[in-house]
Amino acid sequence: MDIQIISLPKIEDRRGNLSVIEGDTIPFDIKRVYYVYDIPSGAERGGHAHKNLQQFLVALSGSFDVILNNGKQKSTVTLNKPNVGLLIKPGIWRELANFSSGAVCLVVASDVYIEEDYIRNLKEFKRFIKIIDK
Ligand code: T46
Repeated sequence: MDIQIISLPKIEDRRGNLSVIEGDTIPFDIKRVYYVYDIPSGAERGGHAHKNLQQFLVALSGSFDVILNNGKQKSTVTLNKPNVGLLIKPGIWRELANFSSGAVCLVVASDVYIEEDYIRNLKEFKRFIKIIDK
């Protein structure tokens, strides 16, 4: 599965902790940052794959599960630390679920928002996987 758990530096201080995403921390240039918050109990997000986009997800607050499927394997990663993130390469179906109360999901992306980059249908995802596997 083309994913990676990446630890971020944690600069501890009696005033609180500081973590940073910069330079070589992630393997792409950052083109967009967005975050999901005020997530109601039981809500699920995602439910799609990307053709080209790389993303790096961090639970800035609280926790949630990222359920991943590359067409061959399935895996679940729980994000629950603001200094640990999950890199997701293209061609991976992701669902986000089990958000704790007060969870905030930060996403750092390799490109701007392009609706055509989304695969929002599982049948289309399976077709896409077969093409990139050839
Ligand atoms: C992903 C997961 C982790 C924008 O206008 N600009 C943006 O940059 C984004 C990300 C979304 N939108 C609009 C498109 C939809 O009308 O915001 C609405 C909600 O987007 P979506 O349903 O795609 O949100 P999630 O949380 O299901 O998925 C998002 C990202 O879209 C996706 O790439 O991997 O977070």
